[in-house]
Amino acid sequence: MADKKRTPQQQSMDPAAQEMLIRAEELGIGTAFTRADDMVPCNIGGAGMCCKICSMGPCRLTKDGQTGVCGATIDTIQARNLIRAIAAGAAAHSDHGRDMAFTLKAVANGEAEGYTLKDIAKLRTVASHYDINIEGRPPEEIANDLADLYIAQFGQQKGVVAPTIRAPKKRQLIWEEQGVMPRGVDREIVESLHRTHIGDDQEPEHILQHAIRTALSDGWGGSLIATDISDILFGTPAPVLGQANLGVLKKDYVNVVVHGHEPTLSQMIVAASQAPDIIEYAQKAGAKGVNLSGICCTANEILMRQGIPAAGNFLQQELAILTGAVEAMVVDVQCIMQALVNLATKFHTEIITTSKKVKITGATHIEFDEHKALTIAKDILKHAIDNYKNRGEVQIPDYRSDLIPGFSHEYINYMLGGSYRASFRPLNDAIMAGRIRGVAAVVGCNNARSQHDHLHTYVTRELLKQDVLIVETGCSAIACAKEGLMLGEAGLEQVGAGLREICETVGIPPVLHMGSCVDNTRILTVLSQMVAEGGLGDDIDQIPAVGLAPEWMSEKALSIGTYCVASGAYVIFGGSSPVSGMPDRVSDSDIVSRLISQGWEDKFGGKLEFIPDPDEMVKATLAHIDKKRAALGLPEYDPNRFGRSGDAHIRELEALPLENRREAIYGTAVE
Ligand code: SF4
Ligand code: MSK
Repeated sequence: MADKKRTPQQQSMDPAAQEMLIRAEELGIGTAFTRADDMVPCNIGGAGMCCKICSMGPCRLTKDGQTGVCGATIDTIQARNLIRAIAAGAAAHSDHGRDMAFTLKAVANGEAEGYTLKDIAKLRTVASHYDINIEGRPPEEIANDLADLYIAQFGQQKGVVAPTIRAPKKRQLIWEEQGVMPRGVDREIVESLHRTHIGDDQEPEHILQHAIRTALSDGWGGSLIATDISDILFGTPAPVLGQANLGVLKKDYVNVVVHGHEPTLSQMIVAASQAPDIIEYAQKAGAKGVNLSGICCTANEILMRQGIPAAGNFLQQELAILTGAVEAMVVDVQCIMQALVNLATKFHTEIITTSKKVKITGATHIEFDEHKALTIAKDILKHAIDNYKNRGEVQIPDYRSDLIPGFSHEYINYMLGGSYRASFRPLNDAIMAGRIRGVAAVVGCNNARSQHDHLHTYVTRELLKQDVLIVETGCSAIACAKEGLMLGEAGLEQVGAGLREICETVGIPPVLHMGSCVDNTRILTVLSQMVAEGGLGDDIDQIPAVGLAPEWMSEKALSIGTYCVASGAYVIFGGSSPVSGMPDRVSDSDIVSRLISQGWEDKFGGKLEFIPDPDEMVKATLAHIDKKRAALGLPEYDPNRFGRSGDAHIRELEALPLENRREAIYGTAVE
């Protein structure tokens, strides 16, 4: 396989990652990057053409017209594989939401050590969506009622899950007409698994209809609940200064990296790391203190609320350990590579698992319990501090970028209109006038099979040049943060003139960090509020907006993509399609691809497509935005129409001799 080996520069565009990949090579240590080079993906399974649902298989369908032993066709097998992946993704996100709901219940009843209700205003707003009485009641009582309501949503057997009432009215009608109004996520996921057992649902379109319902129970159910409660418990994000990349690790400190997804423990570790007794304990061990940073979406959770730096995204989890500077990597759920434990044995890093649901052979397990969270958080930090003396040679790449994260939908609403007239009006107006051509959500994972961070940053930069405002979550957000795209001035150099005017006027970066991958529901809320504001149609599918997951890899991404499609969005995934089939060998293998693109567009106004080439992704995004602008009767996008009122223009004017300024401003010579 020697010819398949990529150089560190081909494996990642991030110089910090490249430095660690070179170190790994020198030390003879493998990483996900080299394992991806060594492991040829199975092109039959990769294209969705393998079924292993029963033990008469696995059946691999590689010839035209071939069926499995039971007679299953390729389109049935592809649809079944896809819905199972969507169900697994929905389970991961929504189970996170369930845990948050139980934590809210414990906090409301004074049973959760160290936690408080941080955002009472959000608690009241959310409770009032569901007609929970908020007048004259203490926050704990309201929180208790909300927790009970939210806990009940997961197992809701009949009737729709409550948060769907927050979708535009027209969207709710479409879901009703299509018979996909979601019940509880537990029920929808069980039904997905039942339908795909051997000998059950075999009509691809019928299977995929339930995939939509399952994803909706996540997006407008479990995930939305997770975001709501995180904000109530830990504070709704607002802009804060942060940093990203491996250079946030500190040589003289005990470095603790939190990794995974749930904010419950990580927020408590933040508090514990600043406690005087912990700082003193660290100093006694010879360090200056404890330096906390994050990887993946746990990073996003504490970055956007407390400004705790992000050491990196998904593909940097091993690279952080390779610095030799990490005393402990504390993990909870999702996106944690099993390779971490073996890698850690080559350094001094202790991998600490904390979730009841996740153990890794060889890792230290310190189980988290929200009832004694602070005690457990301090215990974990003491483990890390005790490990400081075992540190060997350290090499921390000197790369870190500043960023401003924390653009929750509440903050976007506030920043556009101010405290007394909070509104999405200025955003809608800017789109209607053409200053902003449209909006793109660039989200999702890293994938070791494509150059780390390249697709995220390339697509983002190209769309910015075209006056497309970008919102980001998950590992994509960390990728763009590392490139300086989330810091007002730096990012603005790279954007079109109209968008630049808006960013300068409002005082925002052109790429807005909206949170972790579970927080893609914030994007649904923004889109719903844009509809409610008026001027951009009466449903999400009319807004000139596109969702992109250029480097996706997880099943959660498929659930997110599907609930966004069901909500009316055009969603583009990069990389390879899990339902591509092999058109050269199986003539009817694009049925499922057509069902999830054209088929879903006919029913829901949104579609899911897989486009590996980044230039084609950009082209398709702009074409869709322009199509939606035209359908709304908005003026055609004209890049030369705006851009004469921003800060840059004022600086240009200031540089002119006084007598030439009037002409530059009014276009007439001074007499
Ligand atoms: Fe093969 Fe049918 Fe069994 Fe799938 S369900 S493994 S196609 S026999
Ligand atoms: S962590 S799901 S790699 S975004 Fe949310 Fe990143 Fe994807 Fe995991």
